[in-house]
Amino acid sequence: RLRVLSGIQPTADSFHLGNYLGALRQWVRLQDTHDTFYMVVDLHAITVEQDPKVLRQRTRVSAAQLLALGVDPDRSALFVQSHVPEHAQLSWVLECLTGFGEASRMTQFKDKAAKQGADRASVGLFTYPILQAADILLYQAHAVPVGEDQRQHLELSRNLAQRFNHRFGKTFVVPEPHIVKDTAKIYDLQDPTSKMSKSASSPNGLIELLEDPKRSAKKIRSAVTDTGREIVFDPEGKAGVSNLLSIYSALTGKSIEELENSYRDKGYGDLKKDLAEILVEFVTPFQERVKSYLDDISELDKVLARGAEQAREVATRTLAVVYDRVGFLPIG
Ligand code: AQP
Repeated sequence: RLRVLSGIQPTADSFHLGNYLGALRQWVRLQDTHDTFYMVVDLHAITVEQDPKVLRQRTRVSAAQLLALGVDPDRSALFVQSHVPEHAQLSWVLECLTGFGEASRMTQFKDKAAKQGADRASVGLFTYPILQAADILLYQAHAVPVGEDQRQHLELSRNLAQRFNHRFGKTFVVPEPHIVKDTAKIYDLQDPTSKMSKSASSPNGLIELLEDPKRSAKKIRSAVTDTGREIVFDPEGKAGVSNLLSIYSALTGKSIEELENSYRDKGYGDLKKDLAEILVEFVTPFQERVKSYLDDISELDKVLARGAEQAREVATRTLAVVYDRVGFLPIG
């Protein structure tokens, strides 16, 4: 079976609807067809300032959310990035193959650094996409399920794999992004031309999966739409309505066309009210499952330890080949 790898940062108290629809939903599905490696990327999380206690808590809450969404530790290696030291080790080798100019072109760094003030941004934030390349290449992953915002980083991973292979002989699988078109980018409910994001969205534009479902319902009901009345999918002209239709379709499995037909004689209010209910029905049992995973921390930690063991089996093998190819002396 082909291999899949992806990661998510433990940098918020909850995953948001964009994370779920853009990426995590695919993580769960790909377990049926691929060998899957999924991790909570705590090394990435410290590229911005983190409180150690909060980071530890969020790492567990992230793992619990992944389990509650359907990542199955009997079918996937579910682990914490820092438990597998090979990520940082391979990252160094890849950093030495990356041009400074090449790394400087990453738009996510530019955006995030601009927000923090360029002098304050850490070197880790700058090299973040190279660590991400190491994450992927270590597992010889063929596919990486992510949202559209990660496309440029994936392209860097591909370039680094090809460069290494060219210079040192075929070592890495060149990974492909697995981006599902319909939900590649979920938009902010208050500003439907920007992506829903934990750091950029206003609280009312962001649906957190672990917030009070009543609060989520209210946010959906007060989502920004236009002054028209027709419920049609038109991302250019009707960004707000189209975003709600994408979310509705993804959560119910109904096609956009089906939704347009069934709301033909109805108003925005009806669409929002129904979507709010659908969302509440989805998050309520999810939250209960998260809680039950967090009620047994020692079991949760065991699952993660087992995942790290599975991951290391693959990671140590790749790193040994890489170290040999670049010319490091083996331990005598
Ligand atoms: N709005 C989105 N639509 C679709 N997919 C999205 N992703 C994030 N936002 C959207 C995808 O979620 C996965 C996890 O990404 P991450 O751990 O890097 O989380 P993040 O990028 O920190 O989440 P944010 O909200 O996007 O944070 P900021 O704005 O701080 O960078 C990824 O696969 C991502 O594509």
